[in-house]
Amino acid sequence: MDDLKHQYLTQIANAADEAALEDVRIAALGKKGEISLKMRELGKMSPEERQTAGPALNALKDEINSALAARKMGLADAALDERLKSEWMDVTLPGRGRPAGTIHPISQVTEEVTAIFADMGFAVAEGPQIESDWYNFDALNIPGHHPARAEMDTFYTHRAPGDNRPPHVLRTHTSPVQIRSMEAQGAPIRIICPGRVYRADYDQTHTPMFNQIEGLAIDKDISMANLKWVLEEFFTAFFGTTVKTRFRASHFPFTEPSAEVDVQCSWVDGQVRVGEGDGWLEVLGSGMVHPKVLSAAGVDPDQWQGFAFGMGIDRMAMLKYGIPDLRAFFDSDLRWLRHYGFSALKVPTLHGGI
Ligand code: 2NM
Repeated sequence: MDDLKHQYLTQIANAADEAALEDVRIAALGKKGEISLKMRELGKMSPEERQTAGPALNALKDEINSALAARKMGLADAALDERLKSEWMDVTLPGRGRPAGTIHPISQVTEEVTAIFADMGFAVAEGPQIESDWYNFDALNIPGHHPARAEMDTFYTHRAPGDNRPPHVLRTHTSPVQIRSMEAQGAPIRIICPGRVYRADYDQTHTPMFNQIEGLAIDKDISMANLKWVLEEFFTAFFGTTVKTRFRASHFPFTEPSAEVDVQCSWVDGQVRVGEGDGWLEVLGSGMVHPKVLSAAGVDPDQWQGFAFGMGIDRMAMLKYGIPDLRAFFDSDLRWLRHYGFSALKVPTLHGGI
């Protein structure tokens, strides 16, 4: 019994890994293991022999089992130590820098403008940038011979050869969204429509893609007076100061009467400043929605009326944040974006104070 014990405890102590340890276990305590066979022999012994051999064998079995368990744990600890030695890491090393991007001035100003109008009860509506000529022109009372339809202003898509349907266009304003919204929800309606628009025009002050926001308010008794109040409220909130406005009679096919709106400004060192001085700067077009436009959108002009207006977001951004060159907006120049962009964590907001 002592020989057996010595033999197995030595083998267990010398087992180099868990597989070797398992081999020792099978040799001693497996079904055909040496100690298991000896226990089976107990049955053939006399009762006296069994009384001493039985407890001794059981004790041996227990001792080997606990030696196996202890060694197994030791091996696992050693294996873990080995792994930790090769997989260590220095938690005091500085982290890898992740340069933070910035919010583009167009996104920022879109947020600011929509927030101000949302405060006055306008909902945001969006629509497709590729439009049928009906939504972009006809429904807005822009007839086939109107200069805005001329090839040079509008981007047209191609039709397959032999397909004589009128081609779709890249929307030249966001007004089609307002037609679609009136069709879908009828009147009364108060919406603001921000988005990209396209015109074939490229120089110092024009880019072929730019951003616009249009507003629309239709109800039973909405007048030019309401338009004037809403716009003045907007300018004051947007520029953070009371701004004098000037409404000049104008003409658009989709509004009657129509007005262009100027804001008070001054010029200092070739830079424009809104809300001071005695100069004027045109920032917006507006008017009472033409009855033909209401009809085209499925709204009865004998029951409903209201105003609409449109402005360039890019231009509003340039005015508010003193950005000189329109074309730089779309150059993706990182130095420009870092300079004129806004930190995502500290953008000016209506509620935070502009
Ligand atoms: C402007 C100027 C004047 C306008 C009209 C409409 C619609 F769809 F309701 F008829 N939306 N926007 C409008 C009116 C836009 O932009 C300079």
